[in-house]
Amino acid sequence: MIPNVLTIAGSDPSGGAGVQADLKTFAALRVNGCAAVTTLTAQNTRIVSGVYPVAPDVVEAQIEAVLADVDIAAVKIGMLGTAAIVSSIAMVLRRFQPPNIVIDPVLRSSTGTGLLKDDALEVFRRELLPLATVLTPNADEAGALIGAKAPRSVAEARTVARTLHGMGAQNVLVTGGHVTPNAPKCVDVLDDGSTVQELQVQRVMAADTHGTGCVLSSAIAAHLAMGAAVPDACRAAQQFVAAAIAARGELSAGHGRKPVHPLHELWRNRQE
Ligand code: PXL
Repeated sequence: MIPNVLTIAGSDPSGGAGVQADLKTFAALRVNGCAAVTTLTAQNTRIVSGVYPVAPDVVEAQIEAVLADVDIAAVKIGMLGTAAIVSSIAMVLRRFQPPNIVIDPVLRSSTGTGLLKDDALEVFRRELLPLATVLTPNADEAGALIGAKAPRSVAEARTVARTLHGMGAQNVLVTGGHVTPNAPKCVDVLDDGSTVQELQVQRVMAADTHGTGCVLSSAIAAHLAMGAAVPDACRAAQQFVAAAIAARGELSAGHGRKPVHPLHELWRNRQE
């Protein structure tokens, strides 16, 4: 049986982030991808030139259509857009209760454009965050969610992770790329409320990391759908992202921040 995984996220027409990156990741990890779109963006590797939220009832209808029919083994949630969209997603997820909900709390693009409205943050904290099996904030997102400064050491990341667990997420993975940006290793902190693990990977030095958050959360969802335990899914996803960053030079997708390349292994095999 091939597991089905649903992404609920924004569209990046340039293909590096959003549902496009999620579906590539699902394909690379050999799970079947479904996708409900929350927001259309107009963007390329240089700039986000437009953000167009989908009507909340339309977002809900897409998710309902999938969950009413497809046996979904995991859900990944990315860019949301507005408070009303956050609420409608929380409502439909509470109704169908799919397992393994991985939430990447996307606040802004790597070029700095805001992707979640300010008034949506409180609704996100209250309604969606408590549904998370795994919450995957980066340093800035972790800080914003608890209303404090972004963590700048592994010790601070551990503190923030525990606070976010207290806000209702079952597992919190604070990604380490921006916590200690100059360290040779990235340390992701995983807290399940009783045990804290530091997941380490060799840093791939790269200024171009468009789509890393999307690929990480999708890879976690894919591994959970295949039956992995949360720490194993997080560790495998961390390695997958590192390889996808390292392979970004194999793509020539635009002239700005190069997107990561989740399909590198599949494509390399094809050429052989
Ligand atoms: O990586 C954050 C992100 C998520 N989702 C969409 C995006 C971006 C960044 O640009 O466009 C749709």
